[in-house]
Amino acid sequence: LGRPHRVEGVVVRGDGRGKSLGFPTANVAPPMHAAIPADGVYAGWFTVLGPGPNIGTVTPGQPAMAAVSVGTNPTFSGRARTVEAYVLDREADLYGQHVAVDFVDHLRGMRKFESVDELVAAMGRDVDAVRKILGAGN
Ligand code: FMN
Repeated sequence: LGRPHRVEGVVVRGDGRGKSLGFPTANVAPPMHAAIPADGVYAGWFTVLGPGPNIGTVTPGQPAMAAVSVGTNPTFSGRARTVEAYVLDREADLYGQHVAVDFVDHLRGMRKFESVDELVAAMGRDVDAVRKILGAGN
């Protein structure tokens, strides 16, 4: 494909666990029959579809770097498949926003970690990788 695959949807409430892990995520609910990439962790661009006023430090129409998780969060328990974006360097209450996630690069597979600490450490490495991949030239 000549351009990143885009998934659009509305930001809905997740299990509310992300904040306590230090990585709050926007849970994106795509429309039925949307094509979702395979389970795993990705570097991508997160955009609130505009136009509209700023939401926190997020400007609609302006892509922000994101570490994106697709899967059933096996570390915690099998449940519905989610598309979750941790948006780097931004602070915003994004519930109800119509957003787009552009999938740029696959970082790793979705894993069931033995402990939450290991998951959090992996998320930190994911964020570093996203900065390296998407920050080049910025
Ligand atoms: N969950 C897993 O069980 N295994 C993973 O390998 C995994 N990797 C993730 C990587 C990133 C960059 C992000 C943002 C999330 C990842 N998750 C993974 C999902 C977290 O478990 C999830 O974001 C967290 O439990 C918060 O969920 P909530 O928003 O529904 O509260």
